[in-house]
Amino acid sequence: MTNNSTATMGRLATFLQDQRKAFLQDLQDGNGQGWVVAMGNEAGDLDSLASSIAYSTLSSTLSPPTRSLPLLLTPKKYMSLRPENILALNSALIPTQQSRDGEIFLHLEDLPIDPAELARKGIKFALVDHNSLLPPFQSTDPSLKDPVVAIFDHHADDGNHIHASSRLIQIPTGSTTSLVTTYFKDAWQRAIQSGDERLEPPSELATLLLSGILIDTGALKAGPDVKTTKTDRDAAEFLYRISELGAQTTGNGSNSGMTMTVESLQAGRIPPDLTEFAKKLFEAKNDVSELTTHELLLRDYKEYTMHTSSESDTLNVGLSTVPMGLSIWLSRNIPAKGITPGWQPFVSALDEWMTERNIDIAGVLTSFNTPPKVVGDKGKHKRELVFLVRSRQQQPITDASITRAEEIADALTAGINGAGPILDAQVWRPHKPFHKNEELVQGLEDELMDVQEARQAGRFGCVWRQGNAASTRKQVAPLVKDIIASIPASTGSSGL
Ligand SMILES: [Mn+2]
Repeated sequence: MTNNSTATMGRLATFLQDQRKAFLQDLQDGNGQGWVVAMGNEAGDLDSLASSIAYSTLSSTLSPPTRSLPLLLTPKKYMSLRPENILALNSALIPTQQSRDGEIFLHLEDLPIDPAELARKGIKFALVDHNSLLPPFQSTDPSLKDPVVAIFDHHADDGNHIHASSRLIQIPTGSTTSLVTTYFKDAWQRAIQSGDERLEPPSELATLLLSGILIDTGALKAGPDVKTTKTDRDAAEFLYRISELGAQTTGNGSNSGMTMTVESLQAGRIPPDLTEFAKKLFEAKNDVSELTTHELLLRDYKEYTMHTSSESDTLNVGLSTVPMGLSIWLSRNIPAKGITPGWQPFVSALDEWMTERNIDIAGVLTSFNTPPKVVGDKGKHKRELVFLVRSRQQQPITDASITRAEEIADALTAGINGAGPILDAQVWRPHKPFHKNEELVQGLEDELMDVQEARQAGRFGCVWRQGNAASTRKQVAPLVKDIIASIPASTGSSGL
């Protein structure tokens, strides 16, 4: 299913490939004027990917056209860590294996110049699924005008780039793909009605955008406390109508006996073909069973610089979202992949990870369903939190650095324990599993909870079960930022 090397390239794939070629040629000729590079956030989920492709394609196709292409921040070699992205691309007739006719996507590592130089070449940026230009793209030239021309996002507004000509930050919205769709919808509709195929955006794009909405809204889930908003339903209704999926259903006599309307979506009636497609996307997304701890940490990862009560005392914080519960994660035994059970290998992998990323605090946010009790039962959606604070000074680690790491860990632990209903965090007692039917993972007390051991290793941490499973990194990151900001500044040097 995902191994689609022979997939026919659709119009969308050809378009992306042509844009890539033209952009690199212009860059080589020293002429970036007129190009808009569209980027998602560094975690590179389907929302970021689909939104950046959609912005580029729609703004390049619809009137008045600009020249735009997506830039993927995910390195080529890590694309396979998100199988749902591969499936969504293949469903939109974009082959994901090396194509003989040249590559389709421009990845960060393909840029022939330093990303910080792009703006100086006259290149503008469209930010989707985040709203501040990421540090590697920030020019050091203070005389340059802000190169960000468009923002579409559903994360908390950082208040930057306020003069961007399109600036749509809407909270809550399930998916950024819905915001991009909303923005271009009328022009897209007019292009379809014009009957001129050359003016029409490729219909596969609708499938790609729809896949983003499905993933972000739990397949357009209806009811109280869901991520689906009216904007998501409106966008999905339009996209389904113009996509290949919709054409199959509503074409010659509906196979489902139902037409999709915003009202039917709101009532929780989703066309069966759409449910089926969503199911495949979720299956792909959750198929991470054989990824190593390192791969699980990096597949959905965001990094932040946060400061204590003094702005100059900064800490590097990395938060990984992982679609696997700790009890499964830590009981896996796949020697062929170097995966062995227990807390010890988990904590060592985190140590290496923190060194590799040069971070002071590592957070792991798990999201998973408990095993079904009866056939057909989906289990309950749960989340856990792991935080590790580590002294990253060169060996030998000084006592002062260890004490500082412990102070920060204590403040973080107190902050999470006291965060209230937003997390409803309960410390994982190491001698028993969270749930009766979960496996007991041995060794937590030795690795993290024993203060003597922790001081020895220069690393402190805690593990929680999140009573409120609705809170994601969108809530956890600002919370951690507030907790860190309340820690008195270091009396010694900055950081750890
Ligand atoms: Mn998003």
